[in-house]
Amino acid sequence: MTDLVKYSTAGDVAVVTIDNPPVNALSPGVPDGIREGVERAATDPEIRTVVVIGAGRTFIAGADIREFGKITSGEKPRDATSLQRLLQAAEDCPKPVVMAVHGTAFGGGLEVAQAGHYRVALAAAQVGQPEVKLGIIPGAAGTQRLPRLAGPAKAAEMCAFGDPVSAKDALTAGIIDRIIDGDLLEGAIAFAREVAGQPVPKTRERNARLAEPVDFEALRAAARKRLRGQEAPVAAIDAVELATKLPFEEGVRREQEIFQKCLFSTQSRAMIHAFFGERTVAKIPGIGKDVTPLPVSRAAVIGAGTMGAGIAMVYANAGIPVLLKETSQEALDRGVANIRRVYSGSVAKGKSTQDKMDRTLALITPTLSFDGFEQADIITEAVFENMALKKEIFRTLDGIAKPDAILATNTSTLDIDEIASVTSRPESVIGNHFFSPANVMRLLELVRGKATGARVIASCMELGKRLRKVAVLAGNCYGFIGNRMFAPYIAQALMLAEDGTPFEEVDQALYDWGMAMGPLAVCDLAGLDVNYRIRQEYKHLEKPGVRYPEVETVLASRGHYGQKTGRGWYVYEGTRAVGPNPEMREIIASYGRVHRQADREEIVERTVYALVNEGAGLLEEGIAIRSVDIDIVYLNGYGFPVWRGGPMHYADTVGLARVAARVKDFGWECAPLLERLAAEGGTFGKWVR
Ligand code: 3H9
Repeated sequence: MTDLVKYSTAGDVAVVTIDNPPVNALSPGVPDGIREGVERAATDPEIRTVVVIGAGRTFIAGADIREFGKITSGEKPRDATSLQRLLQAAEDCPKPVVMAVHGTAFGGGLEVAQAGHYRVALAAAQVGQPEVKLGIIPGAAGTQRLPRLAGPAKAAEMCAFGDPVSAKDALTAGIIDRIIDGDLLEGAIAFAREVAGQPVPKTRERNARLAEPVDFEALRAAARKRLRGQEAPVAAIDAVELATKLPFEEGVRREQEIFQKCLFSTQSRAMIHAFFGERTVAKIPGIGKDVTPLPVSRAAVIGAGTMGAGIAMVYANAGIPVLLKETSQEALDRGVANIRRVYSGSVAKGKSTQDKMDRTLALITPTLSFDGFEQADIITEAVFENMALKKEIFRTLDGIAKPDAILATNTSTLDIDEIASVTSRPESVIGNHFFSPANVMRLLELVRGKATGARVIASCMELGKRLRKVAVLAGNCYGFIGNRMFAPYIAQALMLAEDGTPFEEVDQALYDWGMAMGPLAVCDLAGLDVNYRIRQEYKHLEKPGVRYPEVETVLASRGHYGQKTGRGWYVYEGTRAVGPNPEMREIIASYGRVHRQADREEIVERTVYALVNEGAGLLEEGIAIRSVDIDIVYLNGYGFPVWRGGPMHYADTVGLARVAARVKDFGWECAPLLERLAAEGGTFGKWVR
């Protein structure tokens, strides 16, 4: 046995324990270790039955994802045989093999469990085939065994969407055989003794459910809609469908072919980059585990507008009591009514219950005063984007907040240092930039001022996890990471429209490329007045000789602010765009420019490379720590398609020489880092400061 898997006995039951922290991934040595344990039990005359269980916090969380990168980069060949031999050995073991599941049996973990004769689980356990989230499909016969246990419809849904399934639902579906109350090992051993001596049921031979009717075409259509642009979900459904048509061995062979194709796809590389990226951004150079986060058990939010109300909900959803302050009863009532509307909507859709809504709402205390703010561990200011107002608030907070309270601002553009300068404790001041709607969007952009303390940063990073956000640390500059890059992206979209490409085609090209929304539709959603105001305020930052778009300013000056006024780039009925706004064409025509229509490739290159070029500048200036931080910002806050990995990863995929060449073709100033890496044949992913 290896160190990764241990063998012990409890009387006539062999216990094979996987011990590969942190998540018992199927790293090299683990499949062989489990197989050796099962084979040893099979030949030991004292043993009648086998329990396979995970040490630590989970059963097996899947294949070791790090290995995939080594395989696709050619560093090592794929060794599928160890896992296949384990599955075969478990299923062919003449003595019952009971898989005991706690934590998460995901991906290859669930596939190993499927090869056992029985599965038992703690009630809190979850099972799932989340491979599609990495751009691949189950590759250890999951698409062939799962339909035999759960029926092809459930299996196709699990493999296509990758959502976790609770132990209770897994029991109902036929994936597990019993829920264990109390100690899992004891319960599993007791179960194993019940089935000892009985003929062993082999999953691969359980064909009864395969005949259940399934509308695979409808499932494929649903997958194409929900996971637009992604290849793996449909491939996973195809593989499950094959299970209903082919003998087991042939199905497994075909699954392998599809798995291999997905594994070597650019989509899979991008999604694996995103998986590890989400975990990398939590690691801040210079802030180690020795920096203990401050405890946060009470929060306060200033401003009950869209952002403030959303942030209050984020705290309440995480079980943290929060004060929500406004200056007038009317504004407060409006904020609270908005919060109620969101929660009632969830109850009406069956996503929440009235009881849960009441309990969550009870955590939000609306107020017109600062009473209670002295007890808050974190205070987040979320008022109108105005420096003078923010300074006034921070001056007040400095006088009332407890000494180690975190003073956060939700500004999306303003200078954190200037805000902090009015307090006697700039080390406590940090940007907590949430994205709208705050209760939905996963990104939390943290902004470090020059004095922000390490403990405050560590606390917000930790808090981000509790709030179920992906926190990314940015440096202090106009717009930080997200909005600073967004400005040139939007500007390019606007100028394409100004120059004669029909604006709905600009939006459509980027939507089809994978963006959640076209850039001009985003402007309408955010409000053209916002951009207009920012544009006026920052006119002095515009560089002489550089072209800036005008068209939107003209529209906004006519009072067309987008969705909120029913007219912007598009005409709206409620929030639904019913068609392009004809006034835009007039405005554009009145410019008298030489009209030139860009094709789809140029639309994408101009806009996406504008992101990349600005991102390169952010890296060089140290505003973003690593290129992956930029990618995670864009994937979680700006609707960038995960299967393209984020703008910087995408640029690496295209090749930086091509990106730099196009940037120059467009007549832009090429960021020095982009230029350098392009010349060296480097990538953003491998670049270190
Ligand atoms: C698969 O199984 C394919 C099969 O069909 C077989 C094909 C042949 N591998 O997330 P956390 C690391 S595909 C390697 O912070 P949590 C993670 O990077 C796989 N490393 O903890 C982190 O490292 P670090 C299908 C992994 O408690 C640390 O473990 N399975 C893996 O919030 C802690 O992770 C999946 O897709 C892995 N499989 O969440 C499951 N998993 O500390 C992916 C985690 O250095 N994993 N790490 O940053 C998850 O969903 C979550 O990690 C889990 C725990 C829910 C398990």
